[in-house]
Amino acid sequence: MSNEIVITTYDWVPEMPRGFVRDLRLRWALEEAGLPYRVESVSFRDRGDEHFARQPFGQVPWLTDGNETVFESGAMLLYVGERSPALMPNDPRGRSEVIQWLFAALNSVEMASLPWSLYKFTGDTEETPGRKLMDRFLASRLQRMDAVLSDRDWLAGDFSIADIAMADVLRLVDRFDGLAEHPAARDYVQRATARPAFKKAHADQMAHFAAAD
Ligand SMILES: N[C@@H](CCC(=O)N[C@@H](CS)C(=O)NCC(=O)O)C(=O)O
Repeated sequence: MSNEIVITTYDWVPEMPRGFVRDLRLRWALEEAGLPYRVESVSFRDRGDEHFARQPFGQVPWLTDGNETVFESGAMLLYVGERSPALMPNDPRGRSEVIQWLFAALNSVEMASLPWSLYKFTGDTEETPGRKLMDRFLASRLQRMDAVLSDRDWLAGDFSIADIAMADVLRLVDRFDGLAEHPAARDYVQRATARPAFKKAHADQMAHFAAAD
């Protein structure tokens, strides 16, 4: 009998990150895959040894499947993708394309979007050299993503774990109106978030945190 996959996320978070906590990536993938899973909570305020043993930075999410524990949302998406042809093809070339776009989402686009979003999040509008650099860094990545997405629906053939990662990364940029000049990227986010699996994952995360208020 196969184990049920468990995603662990915080028991509660403040309003601002709700709907954007990365357990959403896993919920979304597992919904797309049709694999059974359940969600468990760990304390947001008290992060103990057990938490750091599962996620070395004291963050969330992590995934457990029997005796296996996986942290890092990209690694977890791969874990699920490897168990679902709906999220990653089996042939080496198809897999490689998905994997390169998965890394691009996290290591090329999110690397630029995350510091930028932290400026937005904190309401820092000061025109410092660091901030201007971040604006330019993200703009260069978005310009390229817009070009790529102008001639395809999904990054690597069919919808895949790479699209879950990329759409989730771009969704946070869109939240702060950062896609206004990038219509293909904005349409891509809309296309991805219109999927029933995303809607369910998002609603479930919102309900999870609301239940702890
Ligand atoms: N690279 C990690 C990042 C994990 C991450 O940033 N988690 C956030 C929630 S989405 C968190 O736990 N934040 C609280 C903190 O950093 O203390 C991943 O992709 O899994």
